[in-house]
Amino acid sequence: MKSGIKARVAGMLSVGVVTLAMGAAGVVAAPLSAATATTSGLTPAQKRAKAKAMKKCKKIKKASKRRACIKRVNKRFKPKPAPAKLAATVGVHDDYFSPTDVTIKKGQAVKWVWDNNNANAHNVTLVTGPAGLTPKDYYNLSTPNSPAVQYTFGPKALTKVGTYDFVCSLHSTVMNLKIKVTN
Ligand SMILES: [Cu+2]
Repeated sequence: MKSGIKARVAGMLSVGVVTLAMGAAGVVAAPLSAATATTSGLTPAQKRAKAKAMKKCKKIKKASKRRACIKRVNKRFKPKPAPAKLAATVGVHDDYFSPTDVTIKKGQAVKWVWDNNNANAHNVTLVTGPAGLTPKDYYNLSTPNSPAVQYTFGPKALTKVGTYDFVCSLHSTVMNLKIKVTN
């Protein structure tokens, strides 16, 4: 890509074209992140929108512009990868995680569910993880202090092989959780 900004503007323009085309047909544009999108392909509405956008591309006379248009449409309607498989659910209780040792495979997800009988606030804080995790990863794998009940966190995919050590920082001496991620 020669220019990130140019590409982005081109992308936005193509989105506009798709939206306009769909609007003209009286169809509401569905975002690609719609829950109905599947791994195998697009939803029927997305397929129609793609076909319409492609038709427009194919009317472009200049070959280079036509190819660029087709490329943009293909990129815009690329199916999203499947969401990570939920492999474990960890209970957040007063004052312990349950279970405290979890093993999952790389790329699988973990969800935390607060016990509705809790009286205390808790959090999930990633203390140490495999090499290569960024500060953003640490942030994404931690919560603020929660209300005691009716709170969930995740599912969060763990993408690096190794050991993730979590605590509740409010009860760090007793609330520990070790998640091992294997290949
Ligand atoms: Cu706690």
